[in-house]
Amino acid sequence: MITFHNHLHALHQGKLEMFRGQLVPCFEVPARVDHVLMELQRRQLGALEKPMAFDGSALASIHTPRYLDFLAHAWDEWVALDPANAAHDALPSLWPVRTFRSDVLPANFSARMGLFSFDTGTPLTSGTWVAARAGAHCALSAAQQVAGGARAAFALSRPPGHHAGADFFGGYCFLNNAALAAQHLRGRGCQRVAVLDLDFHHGNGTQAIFYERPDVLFSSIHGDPHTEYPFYLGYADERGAGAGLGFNHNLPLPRGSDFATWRAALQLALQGIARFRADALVVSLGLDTFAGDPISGFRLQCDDYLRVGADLAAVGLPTVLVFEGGYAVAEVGVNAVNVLEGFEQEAA
Ligand code: SP5
Ligand code: ZN
Repeated sequence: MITFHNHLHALHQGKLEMFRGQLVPCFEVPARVDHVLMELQRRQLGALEKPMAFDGSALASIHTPRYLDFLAHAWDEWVALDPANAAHDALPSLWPVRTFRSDVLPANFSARMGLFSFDTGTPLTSGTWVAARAGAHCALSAAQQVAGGARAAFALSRPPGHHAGADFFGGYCFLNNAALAAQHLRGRGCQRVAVLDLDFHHGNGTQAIFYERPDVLFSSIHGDPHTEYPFYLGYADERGAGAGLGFNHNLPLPRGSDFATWRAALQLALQGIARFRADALVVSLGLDTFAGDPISGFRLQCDDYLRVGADLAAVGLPTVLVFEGGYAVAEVGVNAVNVLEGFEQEAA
């Protein structure tokens, strides 16, 4: 299948993230994508292309104008606060939690940084906007390819996207690549689109974006938010709201779950997608379900990802696969490409 890879991804290169009161080296590093690219080339799994061109309004199908405006200018404003800021990344330090106002857009940059974010693990760098925008364009390109009749396409779009909401960043994510792909499919003839999120962490951004909509089903298998990041969303009782009631499906699993347990959840998710009668499938392909992942808690092995790919292909829908998490850098290429190879073999 064709892969759209973000040729500008390395412009986003966070240095440090906050963890338990200390700044530690970022887990979400450019080398992740380099390993996937190397493995794709080694196995000759199909064409590798840069993203297609999209106009400025493409991202506004999911994200708010004031958030996009913030992202586009954030680095310049950060450096304008103090020229010395150019030597280190921007991190938020305060947030408008309950009882504060979020309708007012403060003039102060730090105040806006908090308004548009939810954690201290997601540094914003000089190249974040350009890299994230090109990554989002990879997802849109893959969706366009599938809308045009391709069986499947892969968006190798770093930084990841599924934690980003309509107007906030966090969880290493700035633009919601999978949501953009789903919306692009909706605009190009697909009446119902299913988003299946396989990242270890719940895709809170994607869920929130589609929570009140019956035309995009969100289905997710992830670490139980009682104990796992992002903690404040991803519980099984979140089933959608308003017209979207019944179109959100969370399958949280305990830390330590192995492939047999995980695969049973996958079959449940796929049954829900079949009942929904989707016209297309978008997969948020996190590989941090791998046993060796340094920040996650499931126990999938490298070979299991071949089976995952085959199970996804067996659904029989036009499919956009979007790269998300996966922090065991040395193995993330093999694991990602195993999914693609398993898919191709089943689809053939
Ligand atoms: C896209 C994605 O997978 N985002 C995940 C964001 C998780 N950020 C919080 C990480 C907490 C780090 N825990 C470190 C444990 C080290 N033993
Ligand atoms: Zn993750």
